[in-house]
Amino acid sequence: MKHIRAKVILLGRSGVGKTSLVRRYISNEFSERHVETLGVRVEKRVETMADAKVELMLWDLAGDRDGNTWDQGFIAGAAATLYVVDQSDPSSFADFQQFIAATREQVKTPISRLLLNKSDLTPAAELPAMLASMDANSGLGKPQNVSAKLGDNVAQVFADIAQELCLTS
Ligand SMILES: Nc1nc2c(ncn2[C@@H]2O[C@H](COP(=O)(O)OP(=O)(O)OP(=O)(O)O)[C@@H](O)[C@H]2O)c(=O)[nH]1
Ligand SMILES: [Mg+2]
Repeated sequence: MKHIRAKVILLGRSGVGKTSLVRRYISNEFSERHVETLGVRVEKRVETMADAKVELMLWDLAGDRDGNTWDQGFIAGAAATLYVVDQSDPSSFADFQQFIAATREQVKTPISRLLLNKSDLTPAAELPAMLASMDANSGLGKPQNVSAKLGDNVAQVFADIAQELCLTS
């Protein structure tokens, strides 16, 4: 039995639902209230696979960044990045291009995914253009629709990450 411990970071503008996704995954709960995360909150869940245990350390980071860079201390040693946008709110797409550029330098983790949260709400008209602007080399793979509110696809996304970590380590 393989034991893997991996740091997974959640990035994205304040209010997109990073904490809500972690909460849904860890304790299957949801709250309508937005309580801004200060700094970082770390949560843990173990995924048990056929031949491995994968301990996911989820680093839920505050949405507001310091200038144009992500805090390297929070990013250091991360195996996977989940970049979250609120698909109903185009203002949450604004940082996305910057993030794409940053993935090449500052936020270089072996695995990264784009999560389109709040799939229970009507998508913004700007969403297709934003997705089209994702270049093929972004390494983000196929964007994943999730809803922390309904729980749709949330456990699946984390289980897929665990599976991928298993294959790559
Ligand atoms: N409708 C809907 N609302 C959601 C969903 N996920 C989160 N929210 C709401 O969005 C708001 C912000 O959620 P948070 O999880 O606190 O957002 P965050 O990204 O952690 O924000 P910061 O900690 O400030 O960076 C809250 O009011 C949540 O209830 C979702 O899937 N659907
Ligand atoms: Mg938060």
